[in-house]
Amino acid sequence: MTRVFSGIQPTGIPHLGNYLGAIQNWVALQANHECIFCLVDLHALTVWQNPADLRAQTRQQTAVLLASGIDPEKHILFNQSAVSAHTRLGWIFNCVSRLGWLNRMTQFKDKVGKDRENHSAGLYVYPNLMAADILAYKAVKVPVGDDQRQHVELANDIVKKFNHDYEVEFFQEIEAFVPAQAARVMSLRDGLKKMSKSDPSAQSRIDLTDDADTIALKIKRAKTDPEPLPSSLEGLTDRPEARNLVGLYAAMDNLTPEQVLARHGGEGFGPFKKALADVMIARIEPIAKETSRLLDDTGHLDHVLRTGAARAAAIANPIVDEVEQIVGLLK
Ligand code: AQP
Repeated sequence: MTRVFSGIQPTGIPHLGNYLGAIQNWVALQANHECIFCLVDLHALTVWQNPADLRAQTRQQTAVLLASGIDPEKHILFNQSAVSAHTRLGWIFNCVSRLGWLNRMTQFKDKVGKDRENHSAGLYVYPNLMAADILAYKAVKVPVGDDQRQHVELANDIVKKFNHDYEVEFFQEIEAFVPAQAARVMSLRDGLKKMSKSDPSAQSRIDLTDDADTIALKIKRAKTDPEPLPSSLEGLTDRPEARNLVGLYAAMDNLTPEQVLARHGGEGFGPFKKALADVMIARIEPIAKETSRLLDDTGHLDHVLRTGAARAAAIANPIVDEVEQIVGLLK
């Protein structure tokens, strides 16, 4: 069975973008792949985290993932820092990867803006550790949102350079699996900015722990423009907020954007937002309720992560041992 690896940072509560861009695909891939899912807590540290919040968020994300349908019995769910193979391979990849490659990473540029000098070295080399996360398992398929596509390309540059420099065929190139719809969900307050856990405005995103009233209110307050919805896709040009809401409706109700516009074209945003909130609540509310139930038993969540880490380490350690042999570390 094809091995899949994917991760999510425990930097806050997973939101609708994480769900549509990644988690929903993770759940579907479980049917016919061997899946390894990881709470990438070391990546979270690339931006300062309150230690107590980081621990709480790691458990909360575990609960959200289980509530969304991740099966920790058939597949593996764990937190990255519990398996040392990630940092061992990450360091070797820091030495394979080139500064020129990292300088091109748009996510780093977006995150640091004009304040590059004051950001952590960890944030800069983040894509090297992400490559190690995947390749420590020799995973070949990586379900991610559109924002991670460039990091997967960098991982493939590392694969090629590692194999070339050490004259081996040890790693195989990996494939980003990006959903056809809603691969980049935008903020509800600004249609040009991606929905993000770290956006200071809670109104900018739908969290997977939001209850029905909160979802309805956030959708009602979502930024729009004064025009009614168009009947065709061309009418969404230069209307980023309208395009985002139509895309969300389509993804939540398993429709194409064209079908959404055929149904709602000509409508004002009032009734459209009401219909959108209804489909969203139907999908998100059961996840929120189950998350809250699971959070009552943190012992169970910790057990899931510990068991997952032991199974992950059993796969990754022999692979990284071999890499260390290849590069000449005395074992
Ligand atoms: N807005 C989005 N639309 C679609 N997919 C998204 N993903 C993230 N945001 C969107 C996908 O979710 C997975 C996990 O993301 P992550 O937590 O590792 O990091 P991120 O991309 O940096 O997400 P955030 O929410 O923006 O986190 P912060 O604010 O902490 O940086 C990935 O597959 C990602 O593509």
